[in-house]
Amino acid sequence: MSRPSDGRLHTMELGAPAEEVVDALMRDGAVIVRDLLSAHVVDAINAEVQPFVDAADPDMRHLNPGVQYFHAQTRHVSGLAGKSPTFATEVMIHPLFSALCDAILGPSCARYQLNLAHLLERLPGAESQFWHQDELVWNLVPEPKPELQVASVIALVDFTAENGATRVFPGSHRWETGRYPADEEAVAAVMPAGSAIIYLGSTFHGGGAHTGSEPRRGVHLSYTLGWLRTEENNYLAVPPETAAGLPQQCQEVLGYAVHDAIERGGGYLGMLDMRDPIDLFREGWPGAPR
Ligand SMILES: O=C(O)CCC(=O)C(=O)O
Ligand SMILES: [Fe+2]
Repeated sequence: MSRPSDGRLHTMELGAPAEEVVDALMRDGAVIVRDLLSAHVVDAINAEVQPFVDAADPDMRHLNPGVQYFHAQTRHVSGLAGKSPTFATEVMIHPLFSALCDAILGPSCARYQLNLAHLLERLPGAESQFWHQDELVWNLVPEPKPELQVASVIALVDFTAENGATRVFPGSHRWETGRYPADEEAVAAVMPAGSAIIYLGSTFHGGGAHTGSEPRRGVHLSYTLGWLRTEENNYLAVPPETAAGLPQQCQEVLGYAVHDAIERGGGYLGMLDMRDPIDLFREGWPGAPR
């Protein structure tokens, strides 16, 4: 990108051409897209996830005790695509995310895939997360890395500075290795419900401290290269029995489609019985024998 970031967090409307959103994302490392989801979609998702949110334990144990506090005082619902059909069909395959992933991840893979989809309801009193780069889960990928991730936090209630709106550090995706953000450089992604803060895997960010009184509900959604191991095991989060009932594009994004790099001189990844699982779905799998 030739133009440098001005260190501010810019806001765009949903109708903005995808190329302009890509441009802003590559320049600043983060951008807010207002009204990505209609009020109707937000309401439908909120209703579908409510039983799971009610059942979530804010003291849920994490695999790594060292990051236990990262999601403390948070009702955490993972595997959202298997729990909210509206999320799967209206958000996970939203045309804007598809366009961003095609442009940013497309050059380094034959198809992109979902990395994870979690609902994070951060509760009053939740402390600020440590500032981090989501792509560090793949820190074993040698430098220079291609773009590994398109990530987002989507507001399902209004995000305010008080209720712990995601903090981002515009321009941090271009910082020299080893530079760590100072708290005063953080910019709060203040935005109404239905809007999204979209950022790159290399952009520093984190959930802000929750000093308000009402839960802050958001969806943490990210995508990665189709050949890279995903953070969430999406085949278990959305097993074939559930994926079979979703549109083909959802099945593909969930990672069921083979990663076909034949045209680029590579091979197939993700076959079953030497076939593309998407074809098996079409033939009635997993209900029908294969
Ligand atoms: O909840 C947020 O605002 C950010 C969450 C986040 O960055 C993460 O879980 O990696
Ligand atoms: Fe994060």
